[in-house]
Amino acid sequence: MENSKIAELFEEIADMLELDAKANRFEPLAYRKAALTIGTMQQDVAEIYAKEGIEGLTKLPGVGKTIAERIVEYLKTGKIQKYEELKKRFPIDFASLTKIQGMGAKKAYKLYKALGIRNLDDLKKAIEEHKIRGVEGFGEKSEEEIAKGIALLEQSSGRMLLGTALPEAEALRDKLLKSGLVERVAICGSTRRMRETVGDLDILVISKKASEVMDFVTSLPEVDHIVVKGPTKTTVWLKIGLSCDFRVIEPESFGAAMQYFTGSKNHNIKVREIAIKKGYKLNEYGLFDKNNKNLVANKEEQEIYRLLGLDYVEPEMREDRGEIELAMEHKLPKLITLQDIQGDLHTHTNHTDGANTLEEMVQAAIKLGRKYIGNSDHSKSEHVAKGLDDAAYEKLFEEVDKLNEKYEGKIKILKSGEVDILKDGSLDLKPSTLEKMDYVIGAVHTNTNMSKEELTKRIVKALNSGYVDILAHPTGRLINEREPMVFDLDTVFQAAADNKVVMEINAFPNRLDLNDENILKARSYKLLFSIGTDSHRTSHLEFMRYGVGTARRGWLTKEEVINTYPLDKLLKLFKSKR
Ligand code: DGT
Ligand code: CA
Ligand code: CA
Repeated sequence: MENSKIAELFEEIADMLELDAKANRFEPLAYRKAALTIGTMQQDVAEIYAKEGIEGLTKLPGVGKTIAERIVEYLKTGKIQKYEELKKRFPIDFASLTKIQGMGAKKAYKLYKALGIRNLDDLKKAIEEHKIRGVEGFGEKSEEEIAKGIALLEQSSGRMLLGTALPEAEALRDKLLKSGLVERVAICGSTRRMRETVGDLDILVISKKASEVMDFVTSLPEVDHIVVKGPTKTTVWLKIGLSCDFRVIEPESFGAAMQYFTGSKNHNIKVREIAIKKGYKLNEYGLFDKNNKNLVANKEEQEIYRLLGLDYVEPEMREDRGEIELAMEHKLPKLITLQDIQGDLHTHTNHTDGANTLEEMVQAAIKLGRKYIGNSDHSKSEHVAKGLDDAAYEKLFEEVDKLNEKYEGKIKILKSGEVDILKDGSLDLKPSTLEKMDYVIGAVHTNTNMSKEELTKRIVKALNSGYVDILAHPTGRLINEREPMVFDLDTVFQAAADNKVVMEINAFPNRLDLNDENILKARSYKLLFSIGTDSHRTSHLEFMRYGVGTARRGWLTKEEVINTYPLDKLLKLFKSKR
């Protein structure tokens, strides 16, 4: 899929246009909107173009005629002329440099003008030589911050967001299924375990035509180059910047191979030890007894667990965090599924920084079978998001009332707001406005670099106010981009338990916040959770599956997740707090 490459190019065009004094102010915005659409949608733009032509592209939100032409230009030539021209004037690797926490395009440009820094290597060298601190607008502190940002980036580099990797894996799987060459295909590895980031894709195939399968996969348009091509295993480097292993498996070994290649490695090691204790041998070909008879030939992976005296462990739990012990005692939790989801409590519209109208969001939610959708547009302190003041919420609530009449029986729209928790722990809106909401989402967005004690106090104060029902993206981390805020999680979880505040599992692919480990911790405080997509356009509503995957990695049952509740039970829960 070329989507992420095109989105990256558009982002860079926007960066460069913003530096260009002569460019019009709206142009970069248009490129960013299009980048957001293309970078986060699940369909392949090339496929849309192939099927529906340029009209298909202009139907996408945020994609006008000019932008659509640029997409076509890229699909046809692999280049965008506009980008090439701008690049001549700004020969800077913005895509890499702006991945560093705190480094925007403007800063990168300043460093280019002052020190000739064009890329990450130049920057690292300048930091080593302590040259950054001498540039106007930078100091010793910002030099250190940049060094830290680079270290963070390098730790994480090479791992791709699940939200990018999974749709790519599914596209490859679907092409294989349509090829007529295969009987079965399974996505395994960390992708199947729904890990927040993925090191490489692992795809298993059953086919009688292994060599044709290998020819097929190596000639797919998604492939940049072949790493190794063998009769049973082929590794390719994908254009999106990820490696992918394809393995052709004998049908009788499929279950064993799925178990083996799903991992995790630590989970597998434990399972294998149990097999050995029983006098068996377990590997990717099967589960063998003393006479080397495969006990799971032609069976699904469930059979392996059964024969070892274990309950079936869902892939998301296979991390050796105690799940094997629970499986032995038949005490595994029954995990939440996507089908359990009744509604979405965290969504935005074009009243603030979203791309779609409230009605468009509502219609998209209906299409996904949601029974309710909470509108939670930003409050006024979020200036960059055009946050709303008290009066603007009043108007928005009137619109909600009208739409509720129009869509009665189809869906219920709930009134909410993602309300800033200010520096002193107070909330950004008047109590009278908060009281008109069905529920209130509290969120920390600014001044996040205060001391651990101060930040803990700030959040606890907001939770103690009695107004906050849900704490949005509690740690504020952005995967591969921004570290979590530093506060005392235990103190905050305790305050949430005391005040019946629900923890959000933000499903946006670069957030997934709380993450699996923090969910497990929060669970020990008997907290409830809400999986919210933080949608800024209709297509983002489908991010729910990443939130559910994360919840499953945190062992959650549907009883622990409030947006699995029917509407009346949900409203009762919120009312019980008021
Ligand atoms: P990743 O790619 O870093 O996101 O993580 P995985 O879990 O997909 O790891 P990967 O691709 O290296 O290997 C896929 C699976 O194959 C892994 O989850 C478990 C299995 N596996 C790989 N190496 C070993 C090994 O040395 N021992 C055992 N028992 N299993 C292994
Ligand atoms: Ca992998
Ligand atoms: Ca692999």
